[in-house]
Amino acid sequence: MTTTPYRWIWLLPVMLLWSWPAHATDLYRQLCAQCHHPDRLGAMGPALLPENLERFSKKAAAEVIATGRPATQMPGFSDKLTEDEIQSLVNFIYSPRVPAPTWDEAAIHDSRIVHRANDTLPEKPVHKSDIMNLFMVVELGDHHVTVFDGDRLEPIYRFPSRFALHGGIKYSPDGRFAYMASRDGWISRFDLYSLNMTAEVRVAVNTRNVAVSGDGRYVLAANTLPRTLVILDATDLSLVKTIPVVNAKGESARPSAVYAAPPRHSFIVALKDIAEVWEIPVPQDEKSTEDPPFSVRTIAVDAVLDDFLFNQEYTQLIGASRSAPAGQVIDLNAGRKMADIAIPGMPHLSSGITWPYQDTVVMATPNIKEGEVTVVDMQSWKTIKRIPTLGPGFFMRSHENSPYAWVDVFSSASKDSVHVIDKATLEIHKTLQPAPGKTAAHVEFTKDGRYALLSIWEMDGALVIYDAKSLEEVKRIPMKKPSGKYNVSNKINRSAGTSH
Ligand code: DHE
Repeated sequence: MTTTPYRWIWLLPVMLLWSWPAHATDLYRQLCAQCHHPDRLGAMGPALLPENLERFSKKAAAEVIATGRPATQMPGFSDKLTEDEIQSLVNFIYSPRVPAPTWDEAAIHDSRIVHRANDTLPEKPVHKSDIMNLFMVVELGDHHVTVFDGDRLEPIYRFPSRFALHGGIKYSPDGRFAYMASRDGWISRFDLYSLNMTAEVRVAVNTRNVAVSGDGRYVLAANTLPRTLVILDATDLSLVKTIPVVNAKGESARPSAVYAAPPRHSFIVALKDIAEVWEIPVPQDEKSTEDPPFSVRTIAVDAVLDDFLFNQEYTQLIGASRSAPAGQVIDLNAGRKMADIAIPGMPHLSSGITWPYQDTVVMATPNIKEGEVTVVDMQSWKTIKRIPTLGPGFFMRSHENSPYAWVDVFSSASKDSVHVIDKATLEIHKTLQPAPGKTAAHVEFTKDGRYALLSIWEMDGALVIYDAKSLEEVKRIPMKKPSGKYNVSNKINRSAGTSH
């Protein structure tokens, strides 16, 4: 038998684990395990695994261990631990768990909590607000959600959310129920009539995002740890099916995101590690003859897709990859690439929007790496304008009734500024600085497009409300690091100016 130098490579993770100073694991067991789970999977506190800590620097983690986290139960340990001990704890929580954590169907079942049974919910709203003009505003600062009335421009309710909600909040087609996903894998269902959480379930250790089928019957969560797609019954979040993200060749991948494609009666999932897009048809009714339900249709693409959006008809998917120089347009009906598009840097397509322009329709995307908004003609797929901005940006928004598109420069030194682009001239019309020195990002419009709501993305932040026509500030409401905000009507009607 030949011996290769790699023969013992499987021992490496085990050796790595052994190399942890016993002290770090002891410290974790004594001080952290009770709230963060003995296997770091998260319990009352968030999961402490590399996948869940990706956006958090080691320096920031050391600070939290030393001084605690305000407005949470996380205490500071600087009086109990030396700097070296804090550092070894940090290294420990940023190390992969061996073996990798699992989260199987039994764990999903066991985690489900029914807060309020459906037959106890009221038939009419218990408040006077128009459901269609409500917003859910995620406050990342202290992990809360504010329900905001877009007519009165006032919050009507505020409740604690799971740790680190991410991705857009989605609504049932009638707008009554909101579905949210936390990075830690919790899916929550909230009733906008009674202002009550109805059910929650943990579908994974790490989740990307969630989508609700066009008929409102199913919720699909895309997860990176483990790599699964979990389909839930939208009425009570009970488990319907788990699909491992493994292709026909046995290769596994992280989903980059899932979206519902209501006109197609399907979900669309893009994958980060395999050059494939998956379409999962939603069974049309209880007696569907489709067998087995939720079977995957695979579409091969040129390069893996990290970020994507659709045309308004959901016949085309426009995607970009961090590794490929060009974007690709996929014809979803034919199941193949139909065009390349020149979008430089790292376009943030899931924040891209579309609008009619002259005799065509354009899509515009901010860019996470470059200071520009790229505008592409959706008929010829040519880039027709590159609008220079003060720096890289994250979110772009408009509304059918607004002549403007708003874009932030979130990832730049000028992150306190927001550009307002004229959709007819493709020029910057005005640059606003809502709170000098503080990050301004993410805009959403009221149902009628009359007001634009912007986040001051800071712990002592605010929701700033602008008259969307005059661009004058109307009101400012203090909030704790408000991030995304989601208007019920714009979402369920799939406004071209917002994310779907
Ligand atoms: Fe997001 C939406 C991916 C980092 C805040 N983000 C999305 C969506 C995707 C995505 C695919 C659309 C899902 C949906 O709507 O259901 N985000 C990614 C990344 O790949 C990235 C760059 C790295 C990562 O950590 O996953 C990333 N995102 C961030 C952040 O660091 C942000 C600024 C703060 C946070 O909450 O973590 C952030 N992402 C958001 C928000 C949305 C979002 C607020 C919803 C935007 C909307 O209006 O729909």
